Amino acid sequence: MTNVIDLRSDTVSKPSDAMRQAMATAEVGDDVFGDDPTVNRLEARAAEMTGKEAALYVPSGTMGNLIAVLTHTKPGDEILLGDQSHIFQYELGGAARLAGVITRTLTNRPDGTLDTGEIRAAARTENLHSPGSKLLCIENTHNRCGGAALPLDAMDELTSTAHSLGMAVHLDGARVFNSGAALNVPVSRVARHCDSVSFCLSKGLGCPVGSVLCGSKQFIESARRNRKMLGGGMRQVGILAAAGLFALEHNVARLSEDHANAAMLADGLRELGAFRPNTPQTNIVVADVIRGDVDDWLRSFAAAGVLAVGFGPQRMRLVTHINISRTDVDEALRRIQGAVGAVAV
Ligand code: TLP
Repeated sequence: MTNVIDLRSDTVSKPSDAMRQAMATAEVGDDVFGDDPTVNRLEARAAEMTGKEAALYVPSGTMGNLIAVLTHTKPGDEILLGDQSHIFQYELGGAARLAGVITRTLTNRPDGTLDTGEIRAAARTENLHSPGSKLLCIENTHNRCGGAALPLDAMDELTSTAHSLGMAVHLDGARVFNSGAALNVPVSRVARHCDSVSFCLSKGLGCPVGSVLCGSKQFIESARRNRKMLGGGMRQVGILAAAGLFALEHNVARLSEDHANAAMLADGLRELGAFRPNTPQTNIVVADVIRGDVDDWLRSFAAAGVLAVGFGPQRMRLVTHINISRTDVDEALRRIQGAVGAVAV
């Protein structure tokens, strides 16, 4: 097989030559001393783009979410979050284990939202017997809900409900730039009423590493201490932050290409009769397997040179990204069609 078409995740994207060039020539300093000019510029730009006062460069989306939980809560508090959220599904219980909070899940609706009635019913006031619900975590775009971009009015309703109950809101915006692109609004609008938002540079934005956590000045000051506690304080890290600055300048406007490619991929899959894909709003295709077994399909796709991942029983996920062109999508569909044809014979 000459070139494998890797649709397992947008995390597999590789830095371009131009991005590597920006990294190689980055001005650096010791960021724990606050001396790295490139990190400082990235944090300032991220704060501006998310409409927050300040920002903090962190090694990963997982650490960004954990720092947000640590900073918004104290041990023994309760956080409310979606049962399909990344924080609950894929972060190894870090919020419970390391921030010491109770993680109370509410059912995510297929569009990635939560029912505000359920939030009201679940929210608890701290007293002698009960923990207080202090934080609502939402995710946008929503990974397990097929890259759903949460509607702005739902975001507003969720944030105002949480605030009226005395809870802060953290947005896991790992792919919030995809949400902005899908809704055709700036990310600052998507995150407007959220008290904190983290986004990943290492997914659709094409960086090798890094996420940014944004919020008020005071929030980011405590978040910086929590990052240090977790061992996430880095030194001449401008060399990585330079990739982030490059991405925010060059790789945001092109995200809609990934969305168009995902739509094309979903349409092509649907025609094959063995899969029931979503109608992707962004770059994530999730497809239910309606004929055969998901693991067998993943193996036969891989044998044909297309990589995807299992995403729950009888479901797979395929993600488009900066290294996947329209031609690659055509080719992937051709290879998948071959694999389906081979099984049908
Ligand atoms: N998601 C990864 C896997 O962990 C599932 C992927 O391939 O999609 N929030 C959301 C919504 C995410 O999708 C991810 C990564 C993270 C946070 C964590 O980011 P990292 O991997 O940088 O810790």
